[in-house]
This record gives sequence, structure tokens and C-alpha cells, in this order.
Amino acid sequence: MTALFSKIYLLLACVLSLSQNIKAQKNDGKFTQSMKEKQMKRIQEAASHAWAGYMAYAKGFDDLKPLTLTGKNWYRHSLLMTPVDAWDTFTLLGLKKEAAQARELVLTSLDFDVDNEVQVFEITIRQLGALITAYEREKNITVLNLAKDLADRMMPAFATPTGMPYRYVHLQTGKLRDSINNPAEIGTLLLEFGQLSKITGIPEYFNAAKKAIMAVYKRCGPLGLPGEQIDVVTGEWKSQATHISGYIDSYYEYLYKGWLLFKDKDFKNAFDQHAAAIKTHLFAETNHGLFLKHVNMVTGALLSNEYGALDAFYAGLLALSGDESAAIKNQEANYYMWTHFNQEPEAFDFVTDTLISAYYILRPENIESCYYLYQYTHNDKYLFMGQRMVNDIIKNCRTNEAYASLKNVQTLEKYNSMESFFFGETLKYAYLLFAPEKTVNLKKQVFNTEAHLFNIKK
Ligand code: DMJ
Repeated sequence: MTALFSKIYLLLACVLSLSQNIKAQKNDGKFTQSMKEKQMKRIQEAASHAWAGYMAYAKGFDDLKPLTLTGKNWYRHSLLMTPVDAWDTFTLLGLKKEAAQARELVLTSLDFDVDNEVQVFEITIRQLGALITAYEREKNITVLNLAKDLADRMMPAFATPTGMPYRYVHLQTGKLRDSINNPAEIGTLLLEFGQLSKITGIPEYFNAAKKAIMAVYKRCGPLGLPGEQIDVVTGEWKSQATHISGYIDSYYEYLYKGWLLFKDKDFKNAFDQHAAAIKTHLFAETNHGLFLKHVNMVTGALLSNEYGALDAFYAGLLALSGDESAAIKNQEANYYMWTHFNQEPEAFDFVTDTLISAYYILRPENIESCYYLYQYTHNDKYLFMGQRMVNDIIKNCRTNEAYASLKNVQTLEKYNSMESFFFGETLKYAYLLFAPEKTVNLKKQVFNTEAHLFNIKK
């Protein structure tokens, strides 16, 4: 009797698992045109909703604080971070009213002649980057003057014995602060300053930014990898941790994209050497895909198995730079990170599978990598991945008035912040993932690290 029951049970289990498989295959099968259009509409709606909140409660400020419904400025005076970062996304998404409102704010109220000490990296990628994109799109001289004025006010930062910039500069006085910088903030100026040289014919911007990024490269350790912090006056490493996460991440991105945009072999050589070293010393293959670890830049000794939302950009860079098989495995790991904890956490340990930082601040990198993977593989699985991420953001982060970050992806408690990169990057890559392929031509255009598009010039 017991044997009969267990046979029936086994048969039922088989039928159930077969039907689940068929269901999964059906769901994971073809992503139809109408499904794509539905996603594009949802993302347009999300962008319009988040912007309406900013305009109602924080117009003229840098950001909206979505829970208290108040405005927040980064520094003493607003630099309109949200409208500047969001403008080209609205244009791309076909949100005419929102694009016109952002444009109006930028053209009438953006002023860099203010008593602000700014972070060179953040202001370059979000503001200078967005202004360059806007100028290339509409050739408006006011926009170019704004870009040039901003760049000129930040140029004093590069005047160090090594050519690597200070982290902070005062926009009116040129006064510098914080000589302990990092590869990401030093290197991630190349596309913006370089493109400004192309546009204006003034070589100093490109020269300064090239000198800075190559100064990091020159100082790499015996493994061919940079450290995490460096003194820009003495050139001495202040932290020997190496990884692809925050503080280093977009240094790699800009070496490769610098090559795409400026066809300068120095960037390609440096990138290729780093890519090989990363493969040897940082790659960590697991059952859940390819993660990347943290090691010492001199000895290669393991420091941690921390992996997080920022690291998720690397799959996209692998795809863009032609390492498709590593890109596929890395994106598998990214998707695991997104789904395993309910929604993507800021960081977790991929060996012990435990959370390190439980917050989610509307970051784009995982969706960005879905976008690149889909562009190069045309595998619908990346559309399904992106759909899941968009669903989670809408389900967990939407408020009545805008979108909010999460303090904890497991409790889903919200946090009073809506970063401008939610507009500049997250919503843009999400939309582009489902949009017709010709919307962006990756052979002719390059995204800066904040997803502002630059044209590759002849
Ligand atoms: C953005 O400002 C840029 O993508 C940067 O390179 C690092 N991450 C944030 C968004 O997460």
C-alpha cells in the first residue's frame, strides 16, 4: 500500500514539475512587440509621475525628498541636479511636456557662478555630461556656454604634481579640498572633458583628463590593477584594496569608452591589460553565475566576497567590449542578486549569501547591463529580467507622489530619497531595453557613466 502511495506521489510530482516547466518556458519564451510596448508605456508613466512629484514639491531644488515632500539641495545653492539629469531622458522617452519643463529650468535658472564647493566627479558626470548631450542635440549656444563655464570652473582641480585632480573644487574661488581621491573619480572625467575639447576645439580639457586617467594607470600594482584610494599630490596609494566596485568601477568604463569615443590607443591598451588582470585575479565563478571579489592589489590576497548594485555595471561593459561569454555569466549573477533578496540590495556576500547593505537607492546598473546584453545577444531572457526589475521598482518604490528609495529590501521600508540618476539612468536604460533598437546606435554613440549620450565624431 505504502509503495502504491509513493508511486502515485512520484507521478503527481512529475506531472506538477512538468507543468511548471512548461509554464516557465512559456513565460520565458518570446517577449512580443506588444509586451515591449506595454513596458515602454509603464516606464514613461513612471518618469512622468516621478517628475510631477519633483515639480509639485521641489521645483528649483536639486532633488525631491519623496516621503517628506520637501526639496533638497546638495550644496549651498541649487544646481538643478534633477532637471539637468532628467532632461535628455524625457526627450528620449517622448515626454514632450516634461522635457520642455526641464529645458526651461536649465535655460533660465542654471548658474554656476555660485558659492558652492562641488564634488568634481559627480558634477562632471551628471551636469557637464547632460549639458554636452543637450548641446549636441539642439546646438543651443547657451547650453554650450553653460558647459564651458562649468568646465572652466572645475579645471583648477587638475593642477596637481601628478595631474590627478582633487575631489572638491570651489566654483567661484577654485579653492581645492581633499587630495585623497580614487580611480573612479579621477578617471571618470575623460569623456566629458574630452568631448568638450572636440566641440570647442580647445585641447586643454582633453589633455588634463587624459593625463589624470593615465596617471592612475601608470601607478597600478604588480597585478596590473589599481588600488582604491590615492594621494593626488604624492601619487602614493592610500588603500591597496582592488575590485570593480565603487571608487574604481567607472575608471574601467572610461578607459574602454574613451577608446570608443576618441580612438586613442593608450586607453585601449590600458583597458585590455586591466580586463585580463580582472579575469585572473577578481573573477569568482559560482553556481549562481560569475561574481567578482575584492583582493589586495599587490599580493592578490582575498579581502572579501562582497558584491553589490554598483558592481552590476560590469556585465554591460563586458558585453560592450566584446567578452560576451563572461558578460552572460556575470549578468546571471546580477539577476541572482536582484531576485534573491526580494529586490537588489546595495551589497551582499556572494559566498555566505548574506546581506551586507540592505538598501536600494534606485540604482540603474543591473538594468543597464540587461540593456547591453540584449543589444548584443538579442536573447529575450534579458527582456524578462528587465521586466522583473521594472515590476519590482514600480511595486516597491512608487509612492502617491513620486518614487522613493528603500531602506531595506527585505522589509521594503522606504527611504526619503529620489536620486537624480533614477531619471538620468534607471528609467532611460529601462525604456531603451524595450525600445526599437535604432533608438540608440551604439556604433555611433557612447553613454557616459550617467547615461548621457555623446556622438562619436570623425
Ligand atoms: C551613477 O551616478 C553613475 O552611474 C556612477 O558611475 C556610479 N553610480 C551612480 C548610480 O548608481
